[in-house]
Amino acid sequence: MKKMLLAAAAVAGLMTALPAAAQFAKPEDAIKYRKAAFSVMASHFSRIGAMVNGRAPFDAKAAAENAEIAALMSRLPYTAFVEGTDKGETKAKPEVWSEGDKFKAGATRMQEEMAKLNAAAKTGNLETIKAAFGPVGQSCKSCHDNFRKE
Ligand code: ASC
Repeated sequence: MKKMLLAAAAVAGLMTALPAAAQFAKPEDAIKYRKAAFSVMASHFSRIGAMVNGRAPFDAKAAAENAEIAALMSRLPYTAFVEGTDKGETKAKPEVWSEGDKFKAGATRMQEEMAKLNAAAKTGNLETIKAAFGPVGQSCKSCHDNFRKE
């Protein structure tokens, strides 16, 4: 178990240490990757949304599992916004790169709010989850408004 944890930590370390561009053979690969991560994240986030909004019955275990996956996914897309991936099958605006600091701050905010939602989901308390859900949605929307084409 300890070995597995060390191996996982080494891989995680490597993922942040490697230059992002080196992780993708082609620009299209980076675009596909980030879209896939956002798409899986949105799926699991909206399953929590359905419970929060009363469209689905509250299931604490499912909420916790969905939050765990959404939080993990939230950490993946941003290494894939490499230079040269502003063209092709993407809705990313040029501002992702020209206002990189602002984009990164928005990404960090979303990741932090998602981590809070994950912690909230572990309590199994619907009211706690509801309180943490809104700020995540706001952080999604804020980046869409500024950095995503219609
Ligand atoms: C979702 C989803 C988003 C956000 C956004 C919040 O469930 O897929 O992109 O919430 O709509 O404004």
